[in-house]
Amino acid sequence: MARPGNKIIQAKLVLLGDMGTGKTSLVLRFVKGQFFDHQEPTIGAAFFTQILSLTEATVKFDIWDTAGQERYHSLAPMYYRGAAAAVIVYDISSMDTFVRAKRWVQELQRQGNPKMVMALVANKLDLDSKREVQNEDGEQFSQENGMFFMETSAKTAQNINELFYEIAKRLAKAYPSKSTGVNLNDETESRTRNLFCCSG
Ligand SMILES: Nc1nc2c(ncn2[C@@H]2O[C@H](COP(=O)(O)OP(=O)(O)OP(=O)(O)O)[C@@H](O)[C@H]2O)c(=O)[nH]1
Ligand SMILES: [Mg+2]
Repeated sequence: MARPGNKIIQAKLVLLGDMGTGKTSLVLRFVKGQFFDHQEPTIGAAFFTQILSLTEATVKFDIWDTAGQERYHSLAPMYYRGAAAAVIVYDISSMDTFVRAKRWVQELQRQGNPKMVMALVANKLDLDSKREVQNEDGEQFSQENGMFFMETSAKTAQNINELFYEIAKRLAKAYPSKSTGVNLNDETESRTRNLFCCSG
């Protein structure tokens, strides 16, 4: 719930990353508190909303969960264009997904919004025994690229709320002077939503 007198920020957030890294699982854990061992691959994209109340602002997230399969790559700009925040996800048990995550970061830097709040997320932290990507590698890449870094597990819920709270805090800080009702969404977003609807 919005707190009285609190500024409201409506922010488009996009999740990008290789197929199977856990993008949908992260969102489902955050929005519905659910996790499925056999989560279906996303087709095109899925849309979710969630509200977080901080002391300094209420953040309404419009979340675009994109499909990681290569054949959907060309759709991605439609989802990251105008996004206030991006979450780039890899799987700690797969070096290939880390390589893919770095490419997403480069693509966003070339074509995205320079003010975008960007998070690099190393998911499946519960699979530590199968780890291929070290924490330090994710941390270092994030620092070099002005992003923040978090290791998460959608399965155990470790760091999931923390991730979205941190994004919300950074959004509130990035838009300090705006008054109630800031809309950080792309103008075309509502049209897009009708084309590629929805779950959540
Ligand atoms: N062990 C473990 N498995 C996870 C975790 N997150 C997701 N998974 C599993 O990984 C598989 C893929 O998860 P999804 O959430 O569908 O991955 P995605 O990134 O949305 O995949 P696409 O929609 O194809 O891009 C599913 O079987 C999930 O149950 C996690 O934190 N730990
Ligand atoms: Mg998915």
